[in-house]
Amino acid sequence: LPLWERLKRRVVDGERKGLETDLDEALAQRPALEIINDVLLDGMKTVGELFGSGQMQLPFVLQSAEVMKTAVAYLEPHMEKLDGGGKGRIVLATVKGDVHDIGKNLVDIILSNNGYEVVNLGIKQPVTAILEAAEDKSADVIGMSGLLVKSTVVMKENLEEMNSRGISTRFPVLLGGAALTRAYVEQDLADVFQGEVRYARDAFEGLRLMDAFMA
Ligand code: B1M
Repeated sequence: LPLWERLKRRVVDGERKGLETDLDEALAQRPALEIINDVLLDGMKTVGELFGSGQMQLPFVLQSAEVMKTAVAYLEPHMEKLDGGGKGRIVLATVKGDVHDIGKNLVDIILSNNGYEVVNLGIKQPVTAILEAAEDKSADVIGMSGLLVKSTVVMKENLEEMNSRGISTRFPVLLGGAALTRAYVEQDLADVFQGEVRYARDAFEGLRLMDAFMA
């Protein structure tokens, strides 16, 4: 198989052996971010489709996720970085009940590499932990990720909790994850939330929105 097809297959098949060799070859030809966005994420998309249609079982999805994570960790040092973390601070978490963190961690990498300080709380974070960290770390923005449909409901509850604590206008909120839609966030949730809430389709839109929040 040609290199790009081979790399994509590695993600789909969860095949780690020889991954680094292929990634080195890829790095000689394209920037690290392009390899992630155009090749590896394409593989994850296929995994999602196969799993969703019942053609792939969960343990294999897990293996694919591991290959994806290993590849991203290997490529990360090769990405362009802006110095410092002085542009602003975001507390980032996958919401309660949700373990998906590949997208959240990509957001972490993109923001960290572009001058933001990211306090990454990890997965399955209850709203209390997110808000406590935001206060403790004097965050400028709160970022929540979630891929399950039920996480979209959790996010709504989290925004309501911020309303009832009277802190909605203190922390603008950035939301992302495959189950969300722009309309749900920027119409339905924006109607409920007393502060500013925005939807990021991908990590780069997350970066643009952070820049806008901090402007
Ligand atoms: Co799960 N899973 N999974 N899974 N999984 C999905 C989400 C699913 C759509 C698959 C499917 O059915 N087609 C489906 C959800 C269906 C639904 O809710 N209606 C699903 C399911 C059902 C489940 C379980 C319930 C399965 C089970 O146990 N029976 C279970 C859930 C456990 C739980 O959370 N409590 C489960 C478990 C897992 C694994 C552990 C095996 C693994 C996750 C490993 C890990 O993350 N460490 C996994 C995976 C890998 C997936 C799919 C296949 C791929 C997700 C992924 O990593 N994509 C996924 C299919 C899909 O998404 N279509 C699926 C790549 C990643 C880069 O994309 O996270 O969307 P994403 O991030 C993007 C953007 O969304 C955005 O930027 C990123 C790209 O630049 N973004 C943000 C994300 N967060 C952001 C935050 C921001 C800004 C942008 O600012 C704050």
